[in-house]
Amino acid sequence: MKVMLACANDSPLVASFSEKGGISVPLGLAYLGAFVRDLPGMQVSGFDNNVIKLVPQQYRELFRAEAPDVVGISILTATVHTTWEMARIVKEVLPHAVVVVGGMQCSALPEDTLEEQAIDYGVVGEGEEPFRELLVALQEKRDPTGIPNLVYRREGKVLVNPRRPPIRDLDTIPFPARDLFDIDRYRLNVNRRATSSKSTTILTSRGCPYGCIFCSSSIYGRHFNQRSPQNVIAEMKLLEQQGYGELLIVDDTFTVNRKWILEFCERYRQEGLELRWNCHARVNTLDEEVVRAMKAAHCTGMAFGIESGNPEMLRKIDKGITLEQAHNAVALCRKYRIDSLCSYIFGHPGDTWATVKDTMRVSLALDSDFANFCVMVPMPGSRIFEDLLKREYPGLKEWDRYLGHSRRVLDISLCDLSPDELHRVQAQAFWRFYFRPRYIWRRFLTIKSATALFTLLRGAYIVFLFQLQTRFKRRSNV
Ligand code: B12
Ligand code: SF4
Repeated sequence: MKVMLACANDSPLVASFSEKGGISVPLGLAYLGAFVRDLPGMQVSGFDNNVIKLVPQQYRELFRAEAPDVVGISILTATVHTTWEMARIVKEVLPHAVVVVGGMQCSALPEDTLEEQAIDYGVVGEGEEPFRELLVALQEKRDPTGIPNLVYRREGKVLVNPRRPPIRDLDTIPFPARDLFDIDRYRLNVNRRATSSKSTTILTSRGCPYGCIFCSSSIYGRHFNQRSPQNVIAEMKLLEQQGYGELLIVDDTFTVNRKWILEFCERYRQEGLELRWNCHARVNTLDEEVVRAMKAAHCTGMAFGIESGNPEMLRKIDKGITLEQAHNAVALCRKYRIDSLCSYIFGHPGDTWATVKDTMRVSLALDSDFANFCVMVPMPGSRIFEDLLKREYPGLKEWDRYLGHSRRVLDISLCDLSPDELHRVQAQAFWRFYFRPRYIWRRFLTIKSATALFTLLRGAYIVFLFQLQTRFKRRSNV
C-alpha cells in the first residue's frame, strides 16, 4: 500500500510571516511516517508543499505519477483552504485514493474539517495509533469506523469516535522519520543570530499542564507526558552524527519538570554533545540552578510568553505567572548569556488603553534580547474561540483570514480598542522596543558575521515597514 504524507502550503499571507523564522520539517507527519513505515507491505513517502512550492496544476501531476493509495494531510487553521484544495485534487486524479487529515484544526473542529467531501477520514489528537489502525484496516479491507479517535462520515453526517488515552510511554514511538522529506531544503533561524549550522526541530514532551485561555494546545489536553532524558539524548546524538548543529525544541513548555531538566542537562554534559538549542519556557518554572544547568548543556535561547504587563489581566487569562517571575527569568538569562525572547498579546478580552500601555511599559522594562508583539486571534482549540463559538460570533469561521497572532486580519476585537487600534498599538510596540538607541547598540555588539548583520538589518527594515504600513493604511488586509 502506497501512503503519501503531505502538507499543503500556507496561504501566501501566512508564508510571508512563518518563513521569517525559517521552515521546519513537519514533525507530526515525520512521527506518523516512522510509526507506520515498517508495517508489512507499506511504502511511505512525504510531500511538503511549503518547501516544494508546487502550484495545484503541478502537484496534480505529482499525485497522478506517484498514485498513492492513501494521502494523509496535516491541517492547521491557517491551512484549511489549501488542504481542502489538495484533497479535492487528489480525489480528482485518484478517485479511489483514501484522503485522511489530522492535526490541530481537525482535533479542534472535526465536523467542520470534514465539511470538505473529498476528505474521507479525520483523526483527532495524537495520530500514531489511530493512523496505523486505519491503514491496517484499509489494507485488510475491514470496516475502520470503530477505531478510537477516528472521524468519518455516515449517511451524510460526520461522526467523531471517542478518544483513547494519550500514549503513555513516549519512548516506544520511533524517532521521527525526517528522511521522508527533503531535509536539506529546511533551515530554521533557531537563535535569531543567523548561524550557518544545519538545524531542525525536536519534541521531548507532549501536552501542556497550563490552560491559558487564548492557546489552542488542546490536542493533548492538559495531559503532560515526557520522553525519558535518555531517549531524547539518543535522538540528539543521532542528529549530531547527521551533521546538525542547532535544534529548536518545540515542546509547548520545555521547562515544566525541574527534576527532568536537571537530569537531561547532566546527561547532555556527560555525553559531550555539542548541539546548541533553543526552547519555549515559562518564567515561573526557572531558578538559578536550572538556568545554569541549561547553559552548561548549550541552551542558547529561551522564549517566554509574558502576554500582558498588567497583573489583573494575567490572572484573567489564566497565565499563571507574575511580573516578578518575568523579571527574574529575563535577568537569569542575561546573567548566563542565554537569549531571551518575550512575547506579548494586545487585545485580551477586557484589555483597555491602560492595560495595553502597561504591556508596552513592561516590555521595555524587561528589556529582553528580543520581543514579539501579537494581536489576539481566537484560535480554534482555545477557550476564547469556544466562548465566541457559543455566542455565534460573526466571521469566526473565515479560515483564510486566520494568521495566528502575528497580524490582525479578522475583524474581531474583544476589548476597548478597535481592531485598527490594536494593529497600530502592535506596530508602535515593535517600534518602541527595537528602535531604542541603547538596544540597537547592544545588538550591534553581538554581530559576528556578515549574515548576522544582514539579518539584523532585515529585521529593522521589517519593523520599519510595518510601522509605515500601519500609519498610512488605516485598514490593512495584508
Ligand atoms: C514548530 C511549529 C511551527 C513551525 C513549523 C510548523 C510545521 N512545519 O509543523 C512554524 C514556525 C513554521 C509554525 C508556523 C505557524 N504556526 Co506553529 N507551531 C509549531 C509548534 C510549536 C510545534 C509543531 C510540532 O511539530 N508539533 C509536534 C507534532 C508531533 O505534533 P502535531 O504536528 O500536532 O502532530 C500530531 C497530531 O496533530 C497528529 N497529526 C498531525 N498531522 C496529521 C496528519 C494525519 C493524516 C494524521 C492522521 C494525524 C496527524 O499526529 C501527530 C503525531 O501525534 C506547534 C505547537 C505544538 N505543540 O504542536 C505550533 C502550532 C501548530 N502553530 C500554530 C500557529 C498558530 C502557527 C502560525 C499560524 C503562526 C503565525 N504565523 O502566526 C503559523 C502557521 C503555519 C501553518 N503551516 O499553518 C498553532 C496552531 C493553532 C491552530 N489552531 O491551527 C500551534 C498549535 C501553536 C499554538 N499552541 O497555538 N509553527
Ligand atoms: S500558552 Fe504556553 S503555557 Fe499557556 S497553555 Fe499554551 S502552551 Fe501552555
